[in-house]
Formats: sequence, structure tokens, C-alpha cells
Amino acid sequence: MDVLNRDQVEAFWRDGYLFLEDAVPPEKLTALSSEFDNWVDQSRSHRQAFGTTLDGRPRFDVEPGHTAEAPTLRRISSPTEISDTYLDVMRSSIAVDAVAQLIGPNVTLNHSKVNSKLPGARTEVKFHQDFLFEPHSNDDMITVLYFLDDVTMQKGPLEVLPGSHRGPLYEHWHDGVFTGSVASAVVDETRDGMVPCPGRSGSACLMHGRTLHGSGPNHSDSPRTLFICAYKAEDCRPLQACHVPSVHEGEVVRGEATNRVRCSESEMAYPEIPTGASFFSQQERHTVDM
Ligand SMILES: O=C(O)CCC(=O)C(=O)O
Repeated sequence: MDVLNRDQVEAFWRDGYLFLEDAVPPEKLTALSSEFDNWVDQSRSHRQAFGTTLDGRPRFDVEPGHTAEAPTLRRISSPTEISDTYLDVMRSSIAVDAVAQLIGPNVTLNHSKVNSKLPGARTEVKFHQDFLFEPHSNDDMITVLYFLDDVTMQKGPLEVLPGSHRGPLYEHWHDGVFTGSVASAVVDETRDGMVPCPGRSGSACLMHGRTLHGSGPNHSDSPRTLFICAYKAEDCRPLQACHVPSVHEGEVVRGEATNRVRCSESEMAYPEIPTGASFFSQQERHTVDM
């Protein structure tokens, strides 16, 4: 089912991202948000990362300094495993139809997560390309970021570099350390071209797996919560274990299973699978100018 017009398709392939309004209907949005509020409440009784995912790492990640009074829950890995609402949106959103139109017809899930920036938290996402975390046989990969809250400029919106999906794969290892982020020099060179993606709750941003992106801290007094689902063409096969594993990894969400693999050329260093709850601890290593 085609849900994008020709201009939108062209814009995605030109810019490496596309903003979609009304990707999640209001009743589902309310259900996603109330589930998320429960998880924040749950986090108040923990001092550090907690819960368990498929590979034994914590499911819920909190910022250093997290307290019951001022919770800083920053990541929930594979929420589709613990919430039927998240599972339903991951499978049924109109954004998945858009992904199928762009890289389908056959589409599978790679992974899902929630990124949260609660008021008072310092969390920021250093600039990176998703493909450098997840080498695959080809790069037909699209990350969908669903906005559970209104995202204003104050809230640390996603920032993307248009056209970067057609550019280089940047190094994410620096001085022998996988920092999951590009060198400061790359950020300096590209900063002026970065485009912020604010928008209303219920919107989604579709982003190509090679697009350079990041986001700053939330300076407002309300949350900025994203439900993030990374999809890929069904014949785009992983070359390494998934960094956010789940029972839903590889689920066919549109089209059918073909038992085929398609290869295109790319070259990169293998990423390091995080040993902590999320990539935030890897990105925190990027403290010096590398
Ligand atoms: O939370 C954001 O602003 C971006 C998320 C992101 O890039 C990621 O988790 O890989």
C-alpha cells in the first residue's frame, strides 16, 4: 500500500530523512505514553540500570545521578517484548507502510527502543550513523523515530545532515576505543548543515541508516520521548549480532520471507557490542577531542 507521494519519496532519497505527521493515532499515542509513564515510575525504585534483555544486559538504562525524586530514565531496550502497545505500533504504523514503499516490499524489524530525555536530564546523543552500529549485507535500513511528546527546539530535537546517507561512512572508533560517535572534526565540519526535526506528538521521522544525526539535551521542563524502530529490507542480512537483541528481531513486518541475501559494497570496522545497558555508556567515552 503506497502512503507516500512522489515528492516524499524523492525527498527521502535526496535528503536521507523524511518527516511524517500523524504516524501514530491519538488513542495509541495515549497508550504508549501511559506505558512509558509507568516505566518511569518503576525506575524510581532503582538506583541503576535494571531489568534484563535477551542477552542478559539491563533493559532499562538510567543516567548517572538518577533518583526517585528526579528520575533520568534514558533508554528502554526492546519495549516490544514487554508491551503489546509498543509491539502493535511497531507492526502496524503507517510509517511501516512508508518504509515498505521505500525499501520493500519485504521488510523486517532490526530492533526497537525508547530514548527518553526527562526534564533535568543531561542526556544527549552524540553524532553518529546507525549503520556503523549494525553492519549488514546492504544498507537498505530505515530507522523510524516516533514522537511520543511534542518536540520543540528547546527539547533537544533530532538533528540530521541532509544528503549524508550518500556520503562517507565515518569512523566510530577513536584511539582504539569504540565511542559510537564521529570525530569532533566531523561535527565541526558538518554542524552548519545540520537540520533539526521538531514536530508534534504522533509524528515520525524516517531516517536512512547511513544518515549522520544526533541530538542535544532537553532544556525544557517537559519530557522528550521517542519510540525508535529500526527496520530493514528482508534481504538485508546482519553481519554481526544485534546490539539491541529481541525476540522480534527479523520479524517480517511487511511482505514475505524470501530466504535471499542481497549484498552491496561498504567497508567499516566492526562495532563493539555494548556491555552496558545501552550505547550511552559507549558514547560517554568520547570525552576528549579525538
Ligand atoms: O534520541 C535521539 O535524539 C536520537 C536517537 C538515536 O540516534 C539513537 O538512539 O541511535
